[in-house]
Amino acid sequence: MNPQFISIEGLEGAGKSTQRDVLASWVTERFGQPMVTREPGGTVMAEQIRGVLLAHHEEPVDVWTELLLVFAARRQHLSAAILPALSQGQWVVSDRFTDASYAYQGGGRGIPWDHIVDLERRVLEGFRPDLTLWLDCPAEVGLARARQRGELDRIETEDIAFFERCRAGYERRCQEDPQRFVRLDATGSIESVSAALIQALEARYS
Ligand code: Z5A
Repeated sequence: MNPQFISIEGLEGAGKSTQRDVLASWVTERFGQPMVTREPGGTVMAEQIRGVLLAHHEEPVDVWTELLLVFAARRQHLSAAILPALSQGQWVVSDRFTDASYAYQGGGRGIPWDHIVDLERRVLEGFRPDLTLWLDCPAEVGLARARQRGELDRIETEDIAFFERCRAGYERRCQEDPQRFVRLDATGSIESVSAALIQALEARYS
């Protein structure tokens, strides 16, 4: 089998980082250690862009600036980290990828879907995950978990309606690409979500 690129998506507090480790262990046992990465970020330069994106700024941040920054980071991530790993036969597991831009900048910020489709086509030239595991939960569930951490970054300060629009954006992506997307109910215990995730992996790759 060709090395696979698997993304994990969901609202903040959905459990992406927690389940990413379960996913990485499952891949390691069967196909060797994957490259585990995240977005925005994944390379030194892309992590710098992440810093700019999540920082609080005195001036208002234009929604297009935000979209272009996430795609700039993604292009760098793709060319400097993801494609080299895949070409060496290594699987890649990423905490978020392009679907997050549809969810946050499309659903959340209201940038027209077609504009993101166009940008994705130009910047990524057809590259997309082989499998996307969407940890779905109501915004209030994820936010309650995530906000126990303390200080909020710029995007985390948005209100609940924003995150519900992001969730609707993920729903739309899931409906548009049902072969690639697997929706997992992320409201249960960590163990029950892990079990459903492993079941989805077994179904796809065994
Ligand atoms: N962003 C964007 O706008 N456009 C883009 O294109 C991209 C990103 C790629 C940074 O993302 C921000 O960038 C994000 C979207 C934007 N902004 N927001 N909001 P990030 O992925 O780095 O940050 P995050 O989504 O805020 O991650 P997070 O809060 O760390 O969430 P998580 O990784 O899904 O959750 P976790 O760390 O695994 O778990 C959080 C806590 O909940 C922790 O204490 C766990 O032990 C607990 N947990 C996890 N699962 C469970 C269950 N099932 N039950 C109970 N407790 C649980």
